[in-house]
Amino acid sequence: MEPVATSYTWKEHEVFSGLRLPRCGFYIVRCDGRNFHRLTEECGFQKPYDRKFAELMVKATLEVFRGGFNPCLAYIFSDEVNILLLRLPFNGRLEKIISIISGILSSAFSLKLKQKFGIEKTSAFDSRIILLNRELLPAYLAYRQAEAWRNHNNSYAYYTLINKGYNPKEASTMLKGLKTNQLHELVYKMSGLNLSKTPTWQRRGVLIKYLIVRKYGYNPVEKRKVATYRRRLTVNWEPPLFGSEKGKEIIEESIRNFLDYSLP
Ligand SMILES: Nc1nc2c(ncn2[C@@H]2O[C@H](COP(=O)(O)OP(=O)(O)OP(=O)(O)O)[C@@H](O)[C@H]2O)c(=O)[nH]1
Ligand SMILES: [Mg+2]
Repeated sequence: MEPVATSYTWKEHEVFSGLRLPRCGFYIVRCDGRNFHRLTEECGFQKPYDRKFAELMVKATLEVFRGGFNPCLAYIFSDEVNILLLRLPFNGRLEKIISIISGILSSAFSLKLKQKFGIEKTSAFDSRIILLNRELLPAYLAYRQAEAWRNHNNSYAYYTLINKGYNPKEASTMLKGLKTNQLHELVYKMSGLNLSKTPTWQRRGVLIKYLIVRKYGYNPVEKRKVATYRRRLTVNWEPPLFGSEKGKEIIEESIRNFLDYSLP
């Protein structure tokens, strides 16, 4: 085969590398674990919910905060992570942003799985971008939280039936088309569990955001106590409903805090 001339412009083949995000200001990077149904089963996590699995998801997400992306907040449920960026690295290059965030999450998840449980498994997260603005953000998070709630009800109902001896096909057929209140009734009648009283993180997910803390120091020149403000990353296992007034306020406050107290 003839060698290709070195002057050939291979850059032309990188057809997506020029894709840049518009400067709209609010970007969600949404990542989802690949084949986590199988992975969680092989690792022996409790069904339908295991706090240890949720903690792994949180710890892996915190690595994205430490990985130079400076997210404003993150919302997690099941194997899904929503990361809010207000400033874009890499000049807004889409391929770079989503592939590196997926890479950090995947490697952090696998490393922590090994460190905490001694399980050696590769893991992968896909990743996509959702363009938003400040007004749409609470509605977007409420939409993902509604998905968390739907998941919660369906998976509890499914495993209630499995625990009662139904096979997966029978369980899926029995649950088809059931509304929320019917799922709740089924679970309550069969197991005595009230689905509106499960741990909050299972129903509403987990929110990672910054808290502003005031610290006092001494200014030797002015010879007086001075207040300084620091932001501290916090994990909220009992987030509000994002569609409620309180939820909207908390999101708005997180954005304000982030913009007021983050480095330029
Ligand atoms: N045992 C256990 N499994 C969980 C937990 N949280 C999430 N999962 C599993 O993760 C899956 C996530 O759902 P999906 O993302 O739709 O399923 P997936 O297998 O990852 O499939 P793809 O995302 O399409 O690759 C759930 O169906 C559960 O099986 C948990 O706390 N415990
Ligand atoms: Mg998944």
